[in-house]
Amino acid sequence: MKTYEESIEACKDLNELEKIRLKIFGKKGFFSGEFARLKSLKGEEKKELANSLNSAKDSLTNLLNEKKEKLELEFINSSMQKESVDVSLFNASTSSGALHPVYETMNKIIDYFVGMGFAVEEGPLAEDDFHNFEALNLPKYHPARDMQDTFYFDDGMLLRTHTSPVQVRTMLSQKPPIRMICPGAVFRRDFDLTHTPMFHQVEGLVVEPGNSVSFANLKFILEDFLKYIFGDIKVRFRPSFFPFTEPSAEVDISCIFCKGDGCRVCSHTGWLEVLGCGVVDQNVFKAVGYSDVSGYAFGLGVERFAMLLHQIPDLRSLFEGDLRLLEQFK
Ligand code: 2U9
Repeated sequence: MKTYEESIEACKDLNELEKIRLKIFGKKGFFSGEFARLKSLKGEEKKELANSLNSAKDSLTNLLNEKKEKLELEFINSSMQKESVDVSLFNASTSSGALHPVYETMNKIIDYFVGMGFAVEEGPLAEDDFHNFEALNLPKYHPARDMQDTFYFDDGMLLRTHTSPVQVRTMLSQKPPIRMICPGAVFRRDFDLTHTPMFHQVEGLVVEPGNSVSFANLKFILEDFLKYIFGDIKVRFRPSFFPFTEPSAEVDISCIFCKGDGCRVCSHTGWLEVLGCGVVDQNVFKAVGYSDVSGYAFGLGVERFAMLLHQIPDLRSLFEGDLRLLEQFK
C-alpha cells in the first residue's frame, strides 16, 4: 500500500489531492482517529505518539500545500494554452461596425444645412467665460453659470455648455454674411432619465448686413428642415425666452407616433418639442463688434432627434455601448 507521502507525490489533479487531504485530515480521516486514540494512552507512550503525530501533521501539511500550489500553476498554464486566441487568424464571424445613431442623426441634420449653403464650423470643448456666457448676453447672475450646472476647471475655464461659443468665434474671425452650423458635444452637470452630462447639439446662425433677416426667413428654413427630417408633420412656433435671441420661440412638431391624436410619448398633447430659435439679440452683435447687421439662430439636441427617429425610450441607452442596441443600426 502507498504511504500518504507517495499518494501526494503521485497525485495528478486538484480534485484527487482534495480526496487525499480528506483521508488524512478529514473528520473520519487518519489524524482524527489517531488523536482520538491518544486519549486512551498515558505517560511516555502518550507523549511519544503526540510528538510523532504533530511532526507527521506538519510535514504532511507542507507536502499538501506544495503539491496544491504546483497543481494550481499547472492548471492555470494548461487553461491559458487551451484558451489562448491567435489574434492574427482570420475570423469568419467578424462583422462590420456602423455609425452610432447619434452621429448618423447628426450627419442627416448636417446634410440638410450643407445643402442649403451653410458652412460647418467647429470649436474647442474647453472654453472661457467670455465665449460661452458673456458674449451671449448671459448676465453674471444667470443660473446657467452656476457651479451646479457647468463643469468648471480650477483656472476658470469651463466645458462648453452649448455650441454657441463657436458662433461667437466665427463672428469674431469673419465678416457678415455668415451662414453656419456648428455640430458637437456639449457638457452640463445633469444626469437623469432625460439628461446626460455630455450630449450633442447642432446650432445654426445666419447674419446679413443691414436689417434684411427676419423671423419669416427663420420660420421657412426650420419648417423645411423639420419636414426633411421627420416627413409629413405639422410645425408650430411658441413664444419663449433665450438671453441670446429676441424674439425667441420653441418649435414643436405634430407627434410622429400618434399623428397628433395624443399618446404617451407626447404626454397626450399631440405635439413634440424639438428645437429653440430666435432673432439674434443686438447685445450679442455688440459683444463681437458687429453693427448694422441682423440675424437668426437656432439650436437642437441631437440625442432627442435620434430617440424620436429610432423610437429609443431611454436617453442613457445611447451611451452604454451595448452591442444589442448598436447592432440594430447597421
Ligand atoms: C449666437 C446667437 C444665438 C442658439 C439657440 C436655442 C435657441 C435653443 C436648445 C435646444 C435644445 C439647446 O440642446 S438644447 O437643450 N437651444 O433653444 N439655441 S437659439 O442661439 C444663438 C447661438 C449663438 C451667437
